Amino acid sequence: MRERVLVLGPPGAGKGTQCKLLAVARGLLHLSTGDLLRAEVAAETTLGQQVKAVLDRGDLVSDHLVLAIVRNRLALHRKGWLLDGFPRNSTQAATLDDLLADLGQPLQVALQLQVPQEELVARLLGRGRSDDSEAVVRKRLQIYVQQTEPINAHYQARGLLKCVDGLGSVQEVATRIANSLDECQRGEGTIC
Ligand code: B4P
Repeated sequence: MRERVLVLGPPGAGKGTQCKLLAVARGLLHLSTGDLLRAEVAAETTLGQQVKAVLDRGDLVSDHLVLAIVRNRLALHRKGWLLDGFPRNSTQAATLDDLLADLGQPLQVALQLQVPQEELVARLLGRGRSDDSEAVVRKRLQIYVQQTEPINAHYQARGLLKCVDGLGSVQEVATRIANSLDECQRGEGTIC
């Protein structure tokens, strides 16, 4: 079965952590827009220098650039996939719909990882990435509430949104996600 899954949730919800495990367990391509952008920075290209400034401020990178990255990767790929950290606003969500229709790869489920805000701040400060200072973390959480969270309604209206409790050990959350995806494959389970 070719699974096509979005993993949604606030910064620090554990999207990257869980997608790495899921990709291996289910043989899926893991496409993280955050990782792809950081790879650009690490390569020290001119583009990477622009991206670094945006990441260090806690802002979102331009839709145009992120969409180009995602389109290239999905167009080349014929197996199932996990999209991690994308879409991040309503423009990206609408463009993703068009892109998946174009590619004949309809979305099967949008998993929403749910974690309380203070736990998110604690996790991100513990991670210690260069864009994880307290001021930047709080700004990213604010941008999430303003720009990203509203897209849940887009997937909920289409009956594709599934909520998963992201609190607990990494393995506990992984088990919940696996159960949720199995339910989807059987056409069971509650949609949130
Ligand atoms: P991302 O790389 O997507 O990262 P994130 O949202 O900060 O974290 P994630 O939810 O993946 O948490 P993680 O597993 O690491 O974004 C970074 C930046 O890239 C954005 O701010 C933005 O600027 C840019 N960007 C990305 N996509 C974009 C797009 N589409 N458009 C525009 N800009 C975009 O976990 C966090 C920490 O918690 C880790 O230390 C982990 O070990 C820990 N953790 C995980 N699960 C845990 C658990 N169950 N219990 C305790 N700790 C746990």
